[in-house]
Amino acid sequence: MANSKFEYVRHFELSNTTYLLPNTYIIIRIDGRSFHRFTTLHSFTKPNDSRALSLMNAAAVAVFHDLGGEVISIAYGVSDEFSFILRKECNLFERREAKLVSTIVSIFTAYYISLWSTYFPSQPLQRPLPTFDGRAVCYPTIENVRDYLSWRQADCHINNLYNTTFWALILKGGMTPQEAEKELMGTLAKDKNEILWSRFGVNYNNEEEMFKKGSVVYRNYGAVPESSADDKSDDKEMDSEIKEKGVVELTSMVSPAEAQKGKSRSQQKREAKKLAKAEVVIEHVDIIKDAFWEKRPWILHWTL
Ligand code: DGT
Ligand code: MG
Ligand code: MG
Ligand code: MG
Ligand code: MG
Repeated sequence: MANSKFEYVRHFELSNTTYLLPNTYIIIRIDGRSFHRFTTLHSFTKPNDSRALSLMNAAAVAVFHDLGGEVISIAYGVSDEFSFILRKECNLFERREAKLVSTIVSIFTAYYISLWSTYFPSQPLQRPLPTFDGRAVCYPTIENVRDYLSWRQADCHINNLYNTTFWALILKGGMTPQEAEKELMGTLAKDKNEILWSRFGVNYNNEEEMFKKGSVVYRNYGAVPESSADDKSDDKEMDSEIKEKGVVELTSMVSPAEAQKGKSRSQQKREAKKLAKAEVVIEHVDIIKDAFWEKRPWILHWTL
């Protein structure tokens, strides 16, 4: 109903609205804006600051709670970024891209700032305040989603091994950043492990799991123990996994049809409700291998 002569401008907006492809997994990745500067300004520990990573995780958990239980399947965070995987059935905001991305970025940023002092009690937040960008990409299959997450976790592993060695050469080895960079040029994972061990007595395997694996956030419907032994992988194993496996095998996973077999519609609804209320947990585990997904089939196979 047009109620003013200005009303026509609304049509410009409609022609510019993107509705994300239905029945696909929407991945929204947010990333800290100019965090190189922000982390320096706030004296973050190098190469990893546990307080900062825990703050990122807390902001991500807040996004889960704010949006309710039926929107996000799983989220993965590393460095100044977090990826939120929306269920493929998600119809929040009619899947309007701008509304989804801006809302998640805004919730995340609001909580990052409001929780800052909990994680940095003796470090006042300075300007420019932390801000985040965001983007959405649709993935049609579970294999694509798993490959996306494997890509981010492999990146975490490669960067962390590099950064751990780089900062050991500087902080413990007395090198300048230029000398450390030169030293590491052309080195493979095994060479970096060797530098850490032989020169600094550091066994990379014993580094914090949060630094090596990043952070996985999901609803713990099946009450899987916080970190079960199978999820922990040797980091050298992870290297060969990344190199050799390339494509993740999915044959042993429970198919959606199989998972729903023999269940009435009301039973499915009851389970979905229970799942939506399940506790949100943060784990630092391998999500490249099948074990994590086999034990938690509800994460990507959740149908209502
Ligand atoms: P952007 O994303 O294009 O606006 O620019 P940046 O500067 O945020 O670049 P990005 O996102 O590629 O890299 C993240 C930066 O944040 C990088 O300089 C390392 C820094 N950073 C992230 N986590 C930590 C941490 O725990 N400790 C320290 N010291 N720095 C961190
Ligand atoms: Mg950034
Ligand atoms: Mg960047
Ligand atoms: Mg980043
Ligand atoms: Mg409004």
